[in-house]
Amino acid sequence: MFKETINTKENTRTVDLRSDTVTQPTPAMRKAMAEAEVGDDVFGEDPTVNRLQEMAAKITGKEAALFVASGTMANLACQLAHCGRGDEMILGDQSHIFHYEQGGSAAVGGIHPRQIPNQPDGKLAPEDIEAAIRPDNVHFPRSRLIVLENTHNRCHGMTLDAVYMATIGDLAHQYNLKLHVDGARIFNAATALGAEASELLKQADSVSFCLSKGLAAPIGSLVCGSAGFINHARRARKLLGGGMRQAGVVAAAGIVALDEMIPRLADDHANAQKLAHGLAAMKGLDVETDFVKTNIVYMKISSDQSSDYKSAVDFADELHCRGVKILPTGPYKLRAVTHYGISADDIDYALNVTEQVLRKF
Ligand code: TLP
Repeated sequence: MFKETINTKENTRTVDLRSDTVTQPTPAMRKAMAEAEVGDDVFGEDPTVNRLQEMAAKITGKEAALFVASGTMANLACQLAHCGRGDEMILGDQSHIFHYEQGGSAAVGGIHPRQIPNQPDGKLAPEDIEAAIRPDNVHFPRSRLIVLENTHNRCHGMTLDAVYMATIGDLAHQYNLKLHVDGARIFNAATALGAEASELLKQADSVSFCLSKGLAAPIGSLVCGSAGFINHARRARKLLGGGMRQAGVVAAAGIVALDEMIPRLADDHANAQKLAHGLAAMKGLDVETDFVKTNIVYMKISSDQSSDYKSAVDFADELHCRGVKILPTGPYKLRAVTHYGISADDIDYALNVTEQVLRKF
């Protein structure tokens, strides 16, 4: 899809801002992986997995946790554990589950997704949720689950604060529904809000979070909830082919991620600020800097003809040729994500290259 990178003498550098999923494991992770004590996790006998699960339960304030292969598997296992076939799940029309998980809810779980609008800040309006909850009527599916995403990937990486999260949790419980939080980047939210993840998740019945994004582990996500819920999620994981046996080899990196990598997320947020403000100052790009609170920066190619690039793919291609990778996410829209592999100096470099590309070199 992209032209090959031009590796001239002046340009041998790559700054990969497509996602925080591109992070390389830290030296401490590689060491922990090499030395991990392992067992058969399907029998519950992998001590490293068990330790990671205990840490995850503690940090999210839940009773139990389950190690799974990916954020997508984590979200789907949670949906399967909460809902039966024909049940309805209320979620945002910009949510990752709705956009980027192949409709697994319906394809695998027979779960009916009811999308309601995400506000620009990633919230679902409580009145929209309430209006979407079905009364008991033979014609309707049964409403079972509400899903929030924190931080919100497609809504600028925005955070949902503890008060809002509790409001939606209370609303769910008032109607006998469950609340699931897609917290792939919940520690980015906690960092930006100056809160503990457990405070944000107090009213949540389940949360999924990823080790393989800003926390830089190579593989893995956690599902957390009550012990009973985790038993259901474990069955769902097996159904999905996610019983991973000596998974301690990868869980070991996850332990390092939780132990060491959360405090440095603030650096990613500072780099995202620098990037967003630098880009916003350039003629030809629109950036809503007020929405940049974490490590995600969206930009749009201006419609005022001040830019020569008529598509996001075109623009990303030109940047890529000069060593800067960003992700087209719409016809004119692109996303850049800061992470462990990106320094403040990389941001300066990316801004310089972007300026050149906008000025047509
Ligand atoms: N997001 C990826 C892509 O799929 C878009 C990214 O680069 O941001 N929930 C949220 C909020 C996510 O952002 C993602 C990954 C997932 C779930 C799924 O995680 P994985 O990729 O581990 O299945």
